[in-house]
Amino acid sequence: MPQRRPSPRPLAVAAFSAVLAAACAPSPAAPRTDAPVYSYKVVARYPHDSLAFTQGLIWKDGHLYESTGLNGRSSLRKVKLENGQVLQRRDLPAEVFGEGLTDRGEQLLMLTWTNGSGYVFNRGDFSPAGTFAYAGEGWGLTRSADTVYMSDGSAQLRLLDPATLRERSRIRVTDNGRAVDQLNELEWVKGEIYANVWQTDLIARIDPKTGHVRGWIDLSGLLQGHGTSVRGSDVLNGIAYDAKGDRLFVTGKLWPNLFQIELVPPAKPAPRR
Ligand SMILES: [Ca+2]
Repeated sequence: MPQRRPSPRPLAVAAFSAVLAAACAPSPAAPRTDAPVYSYKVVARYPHDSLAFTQGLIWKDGHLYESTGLNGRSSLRKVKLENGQVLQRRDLPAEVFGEGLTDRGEQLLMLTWTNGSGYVFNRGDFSPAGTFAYAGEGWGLTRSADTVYMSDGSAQLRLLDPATLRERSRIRVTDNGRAVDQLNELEWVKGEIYANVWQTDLIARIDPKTGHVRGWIDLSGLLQGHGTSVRGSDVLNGIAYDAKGDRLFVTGKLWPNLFQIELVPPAKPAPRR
């Protein structure tokens, strides 16, 4: 099964998963995260190309746009939500490993993992419209009205100028003072940045001003419990938000399904007697 890195599960992530497990467990153990942990409800399930190694996902003007990775299989796609049909596709050169995706007006921005440069494509016909350079690795992309946010696998998010795509500054993402690294696919949702944490079923809800994690979304069991098949699937990755319809979509690498979900707040603790 293709893996992006041969390295074992990162210690920081493993440790944090243990923290979350402790936070969720109905035991008297004191949770080490103060942030609320949301669960989820599946609103709808759609087909997704199980050959798509999803690295970026957005919703724009009635369609999904998706970027995929792996050498020789990286592509940019326009996808019909209802049946998962790929309406338009541009393949990247075989030596390129595609990564995150966001839009800039009528253009799409797409990262590469290790090439040190990203692509600009025209959204209408996926024709090339330029490239942009950055240091280090490229993982995820999203944007607000005035800033493009980029992840690189660390606990830092880079803030880019949307016009020049040059780095303006960085924020460090922390939960209760601890760095949260392996930040992967991103999505701007109602003033927060949602970030998949690589190799976990977790999405961090990040305050874009401070980098503080305001909450966690635990999507454990999503594909296993609600999908059509799990054979050959890889990790959760891919968040898209339809702001007009207030719909949140998630999928994963090589997943046969894409889901619309709603967040379920944590239950309030029982009152003391
Ligand atoms: Ca996204």
